[in-house]
Amino acid sequence: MKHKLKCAILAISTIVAVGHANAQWTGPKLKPVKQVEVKYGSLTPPNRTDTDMESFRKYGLGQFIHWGIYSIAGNEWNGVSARSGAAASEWIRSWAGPTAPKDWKNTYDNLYKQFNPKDFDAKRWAKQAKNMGAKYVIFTTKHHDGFALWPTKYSEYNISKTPYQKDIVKQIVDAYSAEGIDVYLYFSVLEWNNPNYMGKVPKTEAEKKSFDQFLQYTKNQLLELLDNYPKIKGFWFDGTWDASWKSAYEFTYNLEKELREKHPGLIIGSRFRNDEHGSRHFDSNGNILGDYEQGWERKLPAEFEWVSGNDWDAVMTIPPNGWGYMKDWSGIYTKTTADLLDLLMHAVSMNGNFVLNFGPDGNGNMHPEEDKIAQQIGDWLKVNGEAVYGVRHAAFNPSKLGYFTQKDTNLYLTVFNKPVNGIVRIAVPKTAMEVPGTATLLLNNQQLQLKQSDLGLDLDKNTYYDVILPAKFQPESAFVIKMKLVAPKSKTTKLMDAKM
Ligand code: FHN
Repeated sequence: MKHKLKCAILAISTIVAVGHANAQWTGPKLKPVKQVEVKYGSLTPPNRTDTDMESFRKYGLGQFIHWGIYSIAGNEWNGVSARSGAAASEWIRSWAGPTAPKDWKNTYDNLYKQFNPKDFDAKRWAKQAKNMGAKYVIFTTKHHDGFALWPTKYSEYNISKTPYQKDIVKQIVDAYSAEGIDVYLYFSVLEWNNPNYMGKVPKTEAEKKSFDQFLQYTKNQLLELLDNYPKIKGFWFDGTWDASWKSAYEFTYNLEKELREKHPGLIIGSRFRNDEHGSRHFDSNGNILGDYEQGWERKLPAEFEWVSGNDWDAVMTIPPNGWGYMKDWSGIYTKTTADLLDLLMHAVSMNGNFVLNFGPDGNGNMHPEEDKIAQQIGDWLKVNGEAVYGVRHAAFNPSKLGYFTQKDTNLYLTVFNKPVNGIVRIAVPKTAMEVPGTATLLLNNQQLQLKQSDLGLDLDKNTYYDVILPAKFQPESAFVIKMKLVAPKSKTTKLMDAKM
């Protein structure tokens, strides 16, 4: 009976593991229980060790920018906003139903004729990003509406046909690169208004012909982007979830190969393509597809183990959702600088980069609240950046007070929850070969008192190091304690375990 039950549980978990191996974004990824043959799996080894990928690992903070025709609308049209029925910001073209304006899609598809961002200054944005502490930027070259912000030869629906005319992608690539910020190009594969695009698997000869044209068009545009902007470090793909794209696994496999050959060192995330069994992000055997995991969108792993040793980044909005410009931020919770710093430290403490999204308006100005947040994050990072850039996950017990990061023998604890007794207690396994030896406050380099406290708890595997905060220390934001790790002075004394 017991055996039967065990078999039944195993059978159910097998189905779950195989069927939903990649659908579990809010928990640890289930490893498939059965290995299958995969011909169109990853083209690169996991955790690449070349200099480009090493740089990716050190970024810590990135900036995402969603900019396009949708920025003119700003999440509303004729007074009707996403809250009362319109689709959100960059999705506004897909607005349908009774609240949608008459002939809306046609109106949207002609909006480019008004696109003339008179205040756009890529250098100003790049300076702001630099001042915020961003080490890379992901810029939307083309979102789901299909409008290209560069003068592509392969579609008429592009920036050269607007009153503005000038190549926006070029200005971004040049200005950010000049500031020492690496550039990644966001590229949505799916296009809402392209007659050759379809969501379903092409079946008829006509559909196949159409979709083949679309595939060729996508390939042309990607090669064109690499030709035009050779300084870029990578692509950030999106809109690759439809059955049509999934069915083109052989084409996308070869295309990825070609992109990598053309641009050695190119970094591509896990969203670009799938294997021949339809597995996205991870192939059917649970191996990552591409160079880093791209599934952490507006969410973070709760535990370090959930990232399974993969490189990753997490992209985050300031409003709850909505990536393009939102004129009106009232009546919704928008993340504070403190929230964002917490998310940033959460990500880097688990070896991920944190990418904060900005949605500029149709004139080329960031939202005033984004300006404020960028300044505040920058101010904080100027003091505490050492705990963010080039650090790795620290193999210490997670702390309720904040997040650990580590660089060589430096251990950082970024404290978000200051203990009322002013004692920052760190649990260290009694077997640890490295323990905190000294502690300083990054804020002012003040040396802090550090002492070992054996609590004497029965069977406790840890010993404790107490960092004593100055009595008058009243920080206004999260603060970082930097500790030098040293060999333990002596083995902690074990008095006697209780007998029960
Ligand atoms: O649908 C898009 C969305 O508009 C936005 O671009 C985000 C950014 O990661 N990606 C898509 C959804 O995954």
